[in-house]
Amino acid sequence: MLDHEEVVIRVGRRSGLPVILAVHSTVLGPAAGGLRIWHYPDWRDGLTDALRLSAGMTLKMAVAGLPSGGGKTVVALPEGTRLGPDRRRAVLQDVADVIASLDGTYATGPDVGTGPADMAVIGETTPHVFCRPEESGGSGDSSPHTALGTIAALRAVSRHLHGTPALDGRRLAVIGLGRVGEHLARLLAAEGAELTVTDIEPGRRATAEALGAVWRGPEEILTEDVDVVVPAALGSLLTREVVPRLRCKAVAGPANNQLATPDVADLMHRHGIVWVPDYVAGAGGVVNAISTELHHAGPGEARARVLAIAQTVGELLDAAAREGLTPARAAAETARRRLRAAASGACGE
Ligand code: PPY
Repeated sequence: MLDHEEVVIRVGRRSGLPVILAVHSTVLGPAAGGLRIWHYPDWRDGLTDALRLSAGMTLKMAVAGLPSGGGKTVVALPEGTRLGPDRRRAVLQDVADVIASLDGTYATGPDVGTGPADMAVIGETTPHVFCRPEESGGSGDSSPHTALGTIAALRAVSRHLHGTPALDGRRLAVIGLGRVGEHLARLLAAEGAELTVTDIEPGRRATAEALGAVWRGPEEILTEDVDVVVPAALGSLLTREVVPRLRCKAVAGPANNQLATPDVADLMHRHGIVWVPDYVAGAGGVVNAISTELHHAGPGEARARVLAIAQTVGELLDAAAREGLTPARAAAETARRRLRAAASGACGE
């Protein structure tokens, strides 16, 4: 059954490309979620991604305690398509038209394949966009905040595993050195962590070397003997097949939709591996953007809300251990409780 409130699929009149906008839930408030411009074998794969990612945003908002709902937009590029500046602008205007037609039910932001400059273009048509550059009135790049929130999550994991939140000397494998992954690797290197990194782009090896990190191929890194694997690229990397081969103690990172199928969370638990739900570890960007742009929090307050992810993760890990649940089930339960309370008109819990 479709458990989304609204899904719009429209071929952009300027670009000719499929724009897929999924609003999963507005129970907690108007929906928000980024715009992904990515390659797919078929546009239907983009639809599947939009449906899963938007449902993930509902959970992300609920667990972060934000009064917003979940949505996502995907522009599905046929394999091999390269967007030059004119066609990119055309796509962004097509996306902006679809967002404008929803009249505030949904606001977008950055995701894989988009950034603040793209948000500025969307902002020419509709106000329902987060993370425009600061000079255009937005809160700017969300990726440093996502990285900071992930560090907070990793400190909670470290406390859970080793009894101390310190990350120096911890062995971490960061998968993906994109916008968020690179910030994360820099922060972790500065903390004195022992880093192993990878990216599908071999040119990023120089970044790894500058940080003193060990470089591995994308197919080897997941099974590296480290304390924590930190997914910071595309999703679905945790499969039933790979879990028995993992040698880490925990997996915690900002990549959305890390599980190939939901049952993988249980399998990781049975293998004694702590999995922090991606929608908890990766909430820093959206927490900063919404706190700043919707709730008018100052930088100190917004930062404190991002760092509070450590507390959220700590509470989830404690609750999971106490009740014999996976952290995934504990987080889903928190989300369900908040959604139910909002749906029944109760305030708070
Ligand atoms: C995500 O957190 O997955 C996002 O989609 C990023 C985002 C950032 C700011 C506003 C909306 C979405």
